[in-house]
Amino acid sequence: MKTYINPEESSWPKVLERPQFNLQELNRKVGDILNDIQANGMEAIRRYTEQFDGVMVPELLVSSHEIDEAAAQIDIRLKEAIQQAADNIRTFHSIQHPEIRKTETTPGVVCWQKPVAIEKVGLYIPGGSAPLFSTVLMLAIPARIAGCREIVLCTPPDKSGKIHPAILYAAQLVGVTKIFKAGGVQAIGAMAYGIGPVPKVDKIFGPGNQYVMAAKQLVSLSHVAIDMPAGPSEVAVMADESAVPAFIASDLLSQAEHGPDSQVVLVTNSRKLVIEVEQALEEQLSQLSRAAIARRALENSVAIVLDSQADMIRLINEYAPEHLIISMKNYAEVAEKIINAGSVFLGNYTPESAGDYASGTNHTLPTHGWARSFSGVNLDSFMKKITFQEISRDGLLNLGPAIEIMAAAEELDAHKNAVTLRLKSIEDSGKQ
Ligand code: HSO
Ligand code: ZN
Repeated sequence: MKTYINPEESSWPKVLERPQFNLQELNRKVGDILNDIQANGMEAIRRYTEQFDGVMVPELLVSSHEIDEAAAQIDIRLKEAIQQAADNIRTFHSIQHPEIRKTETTPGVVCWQKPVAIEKVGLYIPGGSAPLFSTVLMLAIPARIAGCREIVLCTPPDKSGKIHPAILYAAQLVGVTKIFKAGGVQAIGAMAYGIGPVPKVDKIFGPGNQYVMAAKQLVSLSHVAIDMPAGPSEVAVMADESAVPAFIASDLLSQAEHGPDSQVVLVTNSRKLVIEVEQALEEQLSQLSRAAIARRALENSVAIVLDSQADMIRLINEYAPEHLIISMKNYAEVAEKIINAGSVFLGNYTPESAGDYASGTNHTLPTHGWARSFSGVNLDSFMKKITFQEISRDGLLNLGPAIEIMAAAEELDAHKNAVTLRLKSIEDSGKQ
C-alpha cells in the first residue's frame, strides 16, 4: 500500500483515485453483443455461452432434479449457516416495510402513497472463482418480502454445464422462481429482452464484472431498470491507536481478495498503526489462498495518515466508500458525521464479513463513489410507490382557485378548464 502523510487537501482526489476503465471501448464491445442477442435470440445466447463459458448448454432452465441433486451435496453445517444468515436478512428487511400514511393537505384533499412490488425481477449472480451464493440471499429475500411475482436468476455454467450447488441450494431455499444457466452480457440481454425461456424482467439486480456492469447500464437506457451503477468492490477503514492491527489487516484483505481491481483504503491518525498493519498484512497474506489477487488489489490501495480527526472524516466523506469500518475509540461520535458511505461497521468486533454474509444488512452496495447519491439494495429497491389522491367537492372549492391561477400562468388552458368546469358545476348545483 502506498502511504501518504498529511496530504494537502487539494491532492485528495488524486490520492483517492479509483481504477478507471476505458468506457467507450467497453460500451462498444458490449453494445455489439447486446444487438446480436436482440437480433438473433437463443442462437446468440448459445454461441456466446460457448465462446465465453466454454460450454454448450442444451437447456438454459435448471431442472428441479438438478436443484435436488445440489441440495444433497451441501454439508449440513453450511445449510445451517445459510439458514441463520437468511433468517437475519429476512428480519432486517422485513422491518423496512413502509407504512401507508394518508394526509389531508388541504381540507377535503387527501393524498397517500402505496408501495407495490415490482412484478418481475432478474437477479444476476456471477460465477467464476468465488461462487457468491450469499448474493442470492441478499437479492432474493427482499424480493420475496416485497412480493415480487417472478424472481428470475441467471448465473454462468461451469465448463461441464453445471451451476455451483450452493447457488442452487440458496436459490430454492429463498424462493427464486426460475434459475437459468446464462452468464455475462448474455444473461443481462436475455433478462432485458426476454429471450427463449428467460422472461423479460422489469428490473435487474446484482454484481458482475465490467462487461456485466456495462451491459446493465446499456439495457437500462431503454429496456429495463437496474439496481445501481457499480464498479469493483471497496472498503475504507478509519482507525486510531485503539484499533487492532491484525483485525484491520484482515478486513483490508477480505476486500482485496475479491478481485485485482478491488480497492482498500486505510485512514488513520497513527503512523505506528500503519507500520503494524503493513506487517500484519504480510503475515496474513502468506496464509491466503487468494494471495496473488489480494496483492494486486493492494497495489491500487492507499494508507493515509491525517493528524486531525476532522480531516479523516472529511476525506472519507469525499471518498464515499462502499464499506466503511470505524475502529476508533469514539466511533459512535465519528459515525454521526459520516454522510457518504454504503454500509458502516462500528468498533473492533464488527468485521465487514458480518455484513457480507450474515448480520442481516444487504451487501449489494454502491461502489465507485456512488454512495454519494445511491443507497444499497433494500426492500424499497423491489418496489415502486403509487400515489393516490381523492378530492371532495369542498376540497375542490378550497384548492381549485390555486390550480386555475397556476394553470393560467403556465398558459395551459385545458388544465385550467379541468378545474373551472367542475367548480362551475358545483356552483350550478348549489343554485338549484
Ligand atoms: N463484499 C462483497 C460481498 C461479498 N463478500 C459476497 C463475500 N461474499 C460486496 O459487498
Ligand atoms: Zn466481501
